Amino acid sequence: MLKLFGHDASPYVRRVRIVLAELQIPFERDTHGWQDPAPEFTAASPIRRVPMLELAAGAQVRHIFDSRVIASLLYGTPHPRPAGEPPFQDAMFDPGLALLDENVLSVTDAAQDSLVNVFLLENDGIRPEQGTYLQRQVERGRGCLDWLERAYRGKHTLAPGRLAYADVAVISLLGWIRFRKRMDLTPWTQLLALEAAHAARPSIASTNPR
Ligand SMILES: N[C@@H](CCC(=O)N[C@@H](CS)C(=O)NCC(=O)O)C(=O)O
Repeated sequence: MLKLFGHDASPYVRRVRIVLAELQIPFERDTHGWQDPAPEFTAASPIRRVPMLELAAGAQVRHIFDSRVIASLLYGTPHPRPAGEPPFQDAMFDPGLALLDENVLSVTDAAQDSLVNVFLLENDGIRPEQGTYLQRQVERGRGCLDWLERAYRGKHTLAPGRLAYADVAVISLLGWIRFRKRMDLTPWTQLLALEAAHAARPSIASTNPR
């Protein structure tokens, strides 16, 4: 049985939870965050970031440390054919879409990492006004949202007719920005339309942080 480490508020953990739900892969959960980690997590992860996926005993590599690597692994494991509208499939392995998919993921990761960084430093009492590096992080977040807005112009999925991992990553970013009150998302209308189009999908609705 797979075991997923990471708390519900984490957007990276949410991406993996959505993939697991869509692919109907059974798993166990450890919902400690990085602030109060389980000893098992601390012993296994030098990165000390969530998510971490633990594979079954006997696996050649027992712990996987990054959401993107975890997602690739999950898509590669046997699973029932995903249902839903649009069907859940990965664009990562589609030669015609892989580069666009990777670019959307890179931009989403950059926004997510920068905004998480600012959020965690604010929790430590350090405000963006105190450093140009932090201001750049916020600007990077906005610039990435602008780029994504253009990438999703007129579309509710990156790849026609299917929900891909890149879409899941963007939806998780938007949910986290709202949950952590990072910024007003009103200017990014295409991204809000993408989010609204999939909001009722069970894997998305059940993982939305509140
Ligand atoms: N590239 C990693 C990023 C994971 C990440 O940054 N997770 C955050 C929670 S949202 C974390 O654990 N941060 C703790 C820290 O940086 O100390 C992934 O995709 O899994």
